[in-house]
Amino acid sequence: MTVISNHMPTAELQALDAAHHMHPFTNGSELAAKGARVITRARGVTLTDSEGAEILDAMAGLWCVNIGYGREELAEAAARQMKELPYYNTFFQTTHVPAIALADKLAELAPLDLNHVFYAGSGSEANDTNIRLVRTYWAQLGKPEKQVIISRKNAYHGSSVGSASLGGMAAMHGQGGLPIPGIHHIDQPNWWAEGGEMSPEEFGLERARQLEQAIQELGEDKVAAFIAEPVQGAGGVIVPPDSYWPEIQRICDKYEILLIADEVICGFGRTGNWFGAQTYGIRPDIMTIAKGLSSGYAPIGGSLVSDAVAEVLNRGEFFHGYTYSGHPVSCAVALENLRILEEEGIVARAGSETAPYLKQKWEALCDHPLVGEATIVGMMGSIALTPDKARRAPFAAEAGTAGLICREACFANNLVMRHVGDRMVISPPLVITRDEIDTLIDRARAALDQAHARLTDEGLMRAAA
Ligand code: PXG
Repeated sequence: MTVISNHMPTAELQALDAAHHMHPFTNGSELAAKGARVITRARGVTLTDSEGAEILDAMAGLWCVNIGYGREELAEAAARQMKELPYYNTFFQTTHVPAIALADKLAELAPLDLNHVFYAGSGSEANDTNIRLVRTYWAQLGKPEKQVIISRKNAYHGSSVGSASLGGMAAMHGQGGLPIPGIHHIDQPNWWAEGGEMSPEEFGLERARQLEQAIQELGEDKVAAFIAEPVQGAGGVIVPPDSYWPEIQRICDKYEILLIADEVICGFGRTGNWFGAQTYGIRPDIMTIAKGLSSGYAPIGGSLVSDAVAEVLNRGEFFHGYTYSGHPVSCAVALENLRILEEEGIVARAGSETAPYLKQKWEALCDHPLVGEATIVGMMGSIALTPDKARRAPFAAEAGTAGLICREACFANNLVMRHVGDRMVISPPLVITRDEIDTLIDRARAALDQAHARLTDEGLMRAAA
């Protein structure tokens, strides 16, 4: 057998990758022609690739490495747990110390009375749990017709059949027969793209009131829950107007429906507090968690559930669970991650010191000729690329053309920024320092300059009619 290692030439690794590895969200033939970028190691906020390039990862992997790369303590926690008890399940009336300890810690960190966790292996699995959980909750209360879950267009809740149905990604719904029945989508609070002549505050109210209209149209007796990310992440870091969440909360309080906050990205410090629900003053009945829970060092997700919902669920048996629900190694890693995030004050410092510094630098990018808006909450931000700032106009070229050009320019400047259509997004590790923020901004500016020059040369700085 060939030993495949970091020391092989990049081209050989790329050829093997193209031959056998199917990548998520990737056009396989395009990638095979080009060759994947091979990441070999990482420390802090910096990735190293197989060519030795040092790249600032302004995406924390996929919005998850909140603690930064290379924390030995997490590796040691995993090794210790693997030696002691590498696996045991939490089915059939058994448990183990890592699952108990993490549940206890989560109950302490979570706001309100979200004191119970149902473990999953990922955010997608956790949202699948939520679909079955809220419907089972209402059935248990003698209201089995309360089935419909209201979500939003351009939301991302995962890639499994259930969670992708909850999500509002049109391209995903176009493949594989989604969405499943009983999911209803309302419009997103994306003022920049869809706000028209309204002020952001008016628009926030209008979008929130779509929830009330949907409940009235579908019937309060049919609606089980509303699910939303406090700030849409994969949809392009869409920061809602200030008027949005209070109105959503008012509507959820008025009608008998459960509020699910999908905190997979927003949780564990991303928005400047431990949870996005705290940043926005939301009172969810359920929160979806994953990603920053273990800083991506081990796969784990879960649903944090309120006392009231857990009490009803616990009246019967919930026929649901995953082999890796409460995996001991993942729980041990998550626990160590939370210990460090808390004891080293990483969440607190990001919220009070580095995020405000990043905000000031990030918002200043708005003076760039290619940038229409630059918004940021805590450590997640986005900029909208536009050929015409005054009109908030999209490009005449197909959506995503300018974003892709900008992303390539970022890579050329050793910066990972993701593009979502023609928005550029960042979500750096929470441990990023002021100096590293300066580097991030310098590289982003260089990339924007290069993208602007290329778009101008290619005649693409034209607005859609
Ligand atoms: N909810 C939210 C809000 C997410 O962002 C999931 C659920 C699903 O989690 P898992 O662990 O099943 O992936 C996510 C995941 C991107 C990107 O390109 C975003 C996610 C995943 C992969 C790529 O922005 N978010």
